Amino acid sequence: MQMEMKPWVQQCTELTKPERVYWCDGSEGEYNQLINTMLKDGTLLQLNATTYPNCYLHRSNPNDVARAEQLTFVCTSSKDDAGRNNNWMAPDDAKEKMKELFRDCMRGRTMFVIPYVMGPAGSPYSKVGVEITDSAYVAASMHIMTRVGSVALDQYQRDGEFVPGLHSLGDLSPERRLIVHVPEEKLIWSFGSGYGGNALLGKKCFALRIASHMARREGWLAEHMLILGLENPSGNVTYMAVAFPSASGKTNLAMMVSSLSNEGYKIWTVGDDIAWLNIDAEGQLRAINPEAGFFGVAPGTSHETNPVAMHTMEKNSIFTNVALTPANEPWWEGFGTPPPAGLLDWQGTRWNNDGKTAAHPNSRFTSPARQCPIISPHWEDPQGVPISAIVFGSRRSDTIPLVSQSFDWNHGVFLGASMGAETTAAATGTVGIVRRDPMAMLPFCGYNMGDYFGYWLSFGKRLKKPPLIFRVNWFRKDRNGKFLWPGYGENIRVLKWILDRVRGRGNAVKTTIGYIPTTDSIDTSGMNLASSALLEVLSYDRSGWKKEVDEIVKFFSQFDTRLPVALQEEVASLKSQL
Ligand code: GTP
Ligand code: SPV
Ligand code: MN
Repeated sequence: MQMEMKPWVQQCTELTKPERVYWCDGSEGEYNQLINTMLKDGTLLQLNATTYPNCYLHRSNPNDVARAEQLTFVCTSSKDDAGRNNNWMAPDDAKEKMKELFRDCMRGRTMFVIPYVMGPAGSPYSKVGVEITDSAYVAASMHIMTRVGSVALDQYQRDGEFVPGLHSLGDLSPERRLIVHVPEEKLIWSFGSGYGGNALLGKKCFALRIASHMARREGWLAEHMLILGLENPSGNVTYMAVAFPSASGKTNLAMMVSSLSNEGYKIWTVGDDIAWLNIDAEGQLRAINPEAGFFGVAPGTSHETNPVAMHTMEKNSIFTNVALTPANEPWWEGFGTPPPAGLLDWQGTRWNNDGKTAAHPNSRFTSPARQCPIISPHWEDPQGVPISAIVFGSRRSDTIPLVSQSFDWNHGVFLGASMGAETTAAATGTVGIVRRDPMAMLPFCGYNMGDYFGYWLSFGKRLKKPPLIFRVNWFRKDRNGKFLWPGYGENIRVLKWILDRVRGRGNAVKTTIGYIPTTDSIDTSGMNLASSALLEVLSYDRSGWKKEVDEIVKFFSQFDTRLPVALQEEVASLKSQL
């Protein structure tokens, strides 16, 4: 069934009729050429070359600023295999529809053929993709986010396998926008958007939707997780994989500057968005970061909240939909400086502080991972890093405590599978409503989530020493709507407790919902936090959980017979205890 690369490119050429076809080699010269073309045609603006060398601003079409979940489809041959967590079309219908859209769509344009690898060069866990696109912005972004060129062609020679992805900007009209996956054939077609996860096909389309489907067949996991190393005072590093929904703190946690550095606790970044998790010959869980760059949320990122991210993006970066200062520097809400006079908003018009934000809430920076000042020396290890803890978290203003530990693997899978999250600007739609977002994978799981839960349950049995599983929430608020926990660099204190638990230490009380730290087991030294706030943020809210469990029951019911018995039992036991 595997198609070959050259004939596929030929087919795409015949379908889309580009003026010319250009194979990308991933070189610096090629990147510069892409940038120059875009500076000339206005796709990019050059930023201040002294303070932001080799940095550019891109303004996307105002109707194209986030992932379009309603227009994203997973096309398995049986509708049930996609599950109610996905939009579905029959594969043949989808292909017909996409062919109509793509027919002749590249007339007068250059077609870029981008061979790329997801994962470190030479890793047994890495996979090859090819993206065909008519967007120079996508081609340049793929240079930063993936490993492009001969490294991919070489691996293709060895594996004889690649994931084909065809992308076109089309005319950017939302009526003619569609993102289609055919997981059984590992195909991706994306039409009509130039934005992030809709258009950089290596990221959410391949590394999560197609890869999660492949992973289940092949015995591994593709997850929406950051990977970090936590170094303790004796210099040992413990690695954790952490799943949060979009725009909910993965990049910030992965790049955190520890507020306990004086005690010898520090963070190493391995990845900030996606983890591929494999079980090695010894039964140890190992994680690689399939990406080579960061596509990070700009708003809220400042020298105070995340200096590592600020340093990572100060050169060789592309900014999308941020505001522009008269000094030609990027700016956004939460930048840490007041908005300067003469600021241009993300659409390029004079910002007049009339209630609209200057930067788009989902504005982003695209930066090479190797520029991160705390990038782990092991971030490109072909074997990946060993994972000792898995953490699930999301935005919840109430009910969910700062941290809790699951009783065991199955209960941990239940914590992930039942997770509710407040929606963010990373996807189009209403912001701030609670929806269930299992494992932070609702928009990214390439098959029926009932089956996905079952696969997670069985995965734990194959591990010699399964990682401990935790649930965190940095976003709980008090009666006045203020965050109870300061977050960012202070989150190290929660990671320290998690590390203690991994090492068989750290005090906890057993509650109905899991083990919760005693207030004295969270290191608050040097921290300005009222003891009442700590008590409240850690508290188990029984009446909140009574509502929560009803939501979970309702959510789980959609999976019918595909919901694993073990999760039915978990939810029934929780309900009866409440
Ligand atoms: P995606 O790239 O969309 O997958 O997002 P992400 O999960 O990497 O989220 P990111 O770290 O970019 O954070 C998103 C927003 O949450 C930013 O505006 C941050 O400033 C804010 N944020 C991150 N961590 C914390 C925290 O600990 N506390 C609070 N209050 N806000 C945070
Ligand atoms: C997310 O939405 O989870 C992102 C940004 O990381 S995007 O690449 O648009 O998916
Ligand atoms: Mn993400």
